[in-house]
Amino acid sequence: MDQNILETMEGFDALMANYSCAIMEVETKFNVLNAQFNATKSYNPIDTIKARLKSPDSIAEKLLRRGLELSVASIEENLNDVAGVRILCPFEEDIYSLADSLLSQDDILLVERKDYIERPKGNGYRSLHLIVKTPVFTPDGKHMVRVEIQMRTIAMELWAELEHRLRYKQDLNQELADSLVNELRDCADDCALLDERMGNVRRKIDACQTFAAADLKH
Ligand code: 0O2
Repeated sequence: MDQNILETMEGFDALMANYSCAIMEVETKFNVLNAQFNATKSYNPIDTIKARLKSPDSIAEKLLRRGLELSVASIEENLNDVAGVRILCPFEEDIYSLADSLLSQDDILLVERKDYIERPKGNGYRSLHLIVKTPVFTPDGKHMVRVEIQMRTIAMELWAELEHRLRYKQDLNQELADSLVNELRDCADDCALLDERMGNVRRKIDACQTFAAADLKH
């Protein structure tokens, strides 16, 4: 494939290096929380930590789709998700407690919170997105770099991964594609119901254990 024009622009490599380092910083924060939960708590809300740097082609495609300028400054100004970290949690309520733990750290600056769990997208997509800025220390000084953190349950991930794959199937006829939109929304509702039911089971188990622990004290 021809080299993406962005890759030939001055400052592009340095910008991408900053995004890579910002991913490392945020990933490390979750790795530290993960180790701390394992060492000091009886329950760990982190199931999986994933990270990805958006490819130059995807960056160019997103800027063009939005009618934005293809330039280094435009990437920095307009895109939130060049650096992406995704956290999978077992249960929906874990997402919010973990988000609070991260946001209480004094070198993390919250830029925007998009709660697609409370208000799912029209197609059924659910996740909590936190756009944050984290400091990256380069030889030239400190840069505050944007990272998009997507936090979701395993059920939300299942739906989003499959929907993402299906969206890029090019050879569907329009009628079938339209009917699949409704089908996918129904699947998203099923995943939401599954999260709710699993949360209920967990709360019952927790209540039972709390009751048993209180009983032991008497
Ligand atoms: P990819 O391939 O995952 O990178 P912003 O990111 O804030 O500049 P945007 O795109 O309006 O602007 O933000 P939004 O909608 O909050 O979502 C950004 C990312 O969330 C997407 O990046 C996806 O990763 C994920 N996402 C959002 N909506 C959906 C959805 O309906 N289905 C799935 N599977 N994922 C979704 P990209 O660049 O679109 O894709």
